[in-house]
Amino acid sequence: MSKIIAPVIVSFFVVARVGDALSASAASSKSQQQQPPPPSPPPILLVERMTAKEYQDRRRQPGGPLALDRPILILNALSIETCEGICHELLQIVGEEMITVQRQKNNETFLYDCTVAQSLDLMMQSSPDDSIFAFCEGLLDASLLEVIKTNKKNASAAAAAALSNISQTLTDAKEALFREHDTEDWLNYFPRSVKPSDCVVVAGEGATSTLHRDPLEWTGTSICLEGRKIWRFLAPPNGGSDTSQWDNILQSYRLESTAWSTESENKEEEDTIISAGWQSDLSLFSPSSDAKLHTAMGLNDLLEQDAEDYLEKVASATEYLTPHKGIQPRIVMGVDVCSVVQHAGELLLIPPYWYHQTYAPEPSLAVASQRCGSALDVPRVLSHVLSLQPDIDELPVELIGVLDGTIDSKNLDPKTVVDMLFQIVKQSVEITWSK
Ligand SMILES: O=C(O)CCC(=O)C(=O)O
Ligand SMILES: [Fe+2]
Repeated sequence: MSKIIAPVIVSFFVVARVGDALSASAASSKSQQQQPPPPSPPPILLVERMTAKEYQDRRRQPGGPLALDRPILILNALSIETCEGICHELLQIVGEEMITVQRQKNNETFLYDCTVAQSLDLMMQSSPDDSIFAFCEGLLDASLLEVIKTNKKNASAAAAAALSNISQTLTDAKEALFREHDTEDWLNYFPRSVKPSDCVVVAGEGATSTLHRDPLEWTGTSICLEGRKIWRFLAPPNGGSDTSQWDNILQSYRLESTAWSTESENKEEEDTIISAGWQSDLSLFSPSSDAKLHTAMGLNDLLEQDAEDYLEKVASATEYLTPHKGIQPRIVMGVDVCSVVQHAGELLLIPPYWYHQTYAPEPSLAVASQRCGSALDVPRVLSHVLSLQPDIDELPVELIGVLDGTIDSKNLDPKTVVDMLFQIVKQSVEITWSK
C-alpha cells in the first residue's frame, strides 16, 4: 500500500518546494497579503436521499446525469405495508426451501444448510458475537415454483400467483426509476443459466456482507424489506472507472460468480466463466473497543429519533465500527467513503466500480438486484463478459460499435446483440478446447 501512498505524499512536497522557488523573487517584492488562497478541500461525499420522482426529475433536466456517479437512496420506493406483505408471503411460499447460511463467529465463517424459515429464526437469535448472513439466489425465480410444485403436490396456483406478484412488485419499484431514460434491462436476454437473479439477503444482528464490488459492472439495486442496514461505499478515484488503487489497497481478488449451466451436457460449457466480481477479505466494519454498540434490542428501546441519530453516527463515524487498519491510511471519511442507513421500503442504487459492504445493526431482510439498461451500462457489462473470454476471434460490427460508443445501444435490438455476445463466448470456449 505504501507504494500507492508514497508518491502522492512525495509529489505534494515536490510541488510545494518548486512553488516556493518560483515565487521567491516575486514574494520579496509583493506584500504577504497576496498569498494565493489555500486549496479548497475536496467536496464531502454524501449518499443523497430522494424520492423516485425527484430522481426522475433530475434525470429529465437537460444534461441530467446519465452516469450514476455516486450511490443514491430512493425513499419510499415501497410502502411499509407492501414490504411487510412481501415478507409474510415469501415466508409462506418459500419457507421450506433449503438455503446455505454463513454463521459469523469469532472472525470465522461457517456454512450451514437450513430452510428459509429456519434462517429467519437464526436471524432473530443472532448476536454480534454469533451471527448469520445469507445471500439466497433464485428464491424469487419463477422457475422455482415448478420445483416447489413437483415437490409439494399441494402447492397452489395462488402461491404461484403470489410469487410472481412479489417479483413484479420488486421489479416495478426498480424499473419505475429507469423506464423513461434507459432501455429495458438487457440482462433479461442473457441465457437462463447465466442470467443474474434477484437475491434475498438475510442478515442477523452484527452480520456483515463481504467488502466487494459487483460482478458484470452492472447498476446494482437493493431494496430493504425489513429492519435497517448500514452501508459503506468506497468511491473510485475522481469518480472514474480506475479502480486499481482500491483493488491494490484492499488486496482484492476476482470471484467468479457465474459459470455456464452445470447441467450442461457439454463439459466445455461448464467451464465457461462469464462474470467475476472483486472481493476483499478486509472489513470496513470491525467493532471497536472505544465505543459500545447498542444491541438491536437496546436500539428498539430508544426513542425513534434517538435511534436514527445513533445509527447515522455509527454509519458515518469510525469510532463504533472501524475500517481495517490496512485501509485506514487511505480513508478520509466523507471524501473517499460515504455511508447510509437504509430503512424498510428504501431502494439503494449502487454504481459500478464502487466497493461496498453492509453491517446489520438489527435483523434485516433485503432483495439485491441489478440492471443493465443505460447507454453506459450496456458497453460496460458486455465488455466485462468479453474480458473473461480467453480466445476471441473476431467481433461483429454491432458489438464493436456498442463497445466503442459509436452505436447507441438504444438503437439496437437487445436480444440480437446479447445472442451475438453469447455466440462469441461459445466460440471462445471451442477455440480454447481445440488447442
Ligand atoms: O445486502 C447486503 O448486505 C449486500 C448486498 C450487496 O452487496 C448488493 O446488493 O450488491
Ligand atoms: Fe454487492
